[in-house]
Amino acid sequence: MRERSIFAIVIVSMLLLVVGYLAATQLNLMPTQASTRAVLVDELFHVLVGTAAVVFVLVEGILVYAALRFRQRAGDETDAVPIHGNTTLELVWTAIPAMIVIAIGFYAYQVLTEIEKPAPEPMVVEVIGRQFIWQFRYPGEGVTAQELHLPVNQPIRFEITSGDVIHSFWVPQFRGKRDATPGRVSEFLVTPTEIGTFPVRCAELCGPGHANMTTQVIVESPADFQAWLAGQQ
Ligand SMILES: [Cu+2]
Repeated sequence: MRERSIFAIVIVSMLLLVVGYLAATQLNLMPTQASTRAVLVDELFHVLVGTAAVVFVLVEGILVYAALRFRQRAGDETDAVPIHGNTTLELVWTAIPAMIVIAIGFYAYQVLTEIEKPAPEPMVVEVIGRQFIWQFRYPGEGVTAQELHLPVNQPIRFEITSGDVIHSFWVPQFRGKRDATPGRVSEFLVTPTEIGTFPVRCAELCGPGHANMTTQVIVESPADFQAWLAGQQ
């Protein structure tokens, strides 16, 4: 192959890689980051999508290049050269993905450890899913509400359960969701970092009212939260 075309291929591949990586990492695919875990989850998401984009562009690029360059020309009736595998190539294309997967595994485990790390003094909020509402209890306060109120920057430990079938507690802006299972309490740690109103959804098909099993979480200043709590008592 001429040097110039090798040079062109290298340049085009690099450009494609950069475009693929930028498209995967710079597009704003996720909702507002409203908790500490959201930042870490989004970083992980961008690394995963960025890696996948680079691999995709590289593999598809080579595929398209090979299909065009080595296609059968008009009038060419000859057979291709018989090839019986290539051990080095196979070792390389097994080893590289294996290393990528192991590295991603380590990184994802780190993120998981970090977001599941218990905070020193979390506020406990009990979450009960029922067909087809959410109930939030503030133990020690004697308050049960159908709308979730949280003070900003306060680590929260949700204790999630269900009164009937399996539901799933999900606030997209917090990232992550947790099943609400009857007879069992699941923990979910969140520190809200943004004042605002965000949707609470059920993320587990739980019956005919599932789609309407929504409410909202209102993240507010500690003073506003205390005022709301006092008003509920
Ligand atoms: Cu549901």
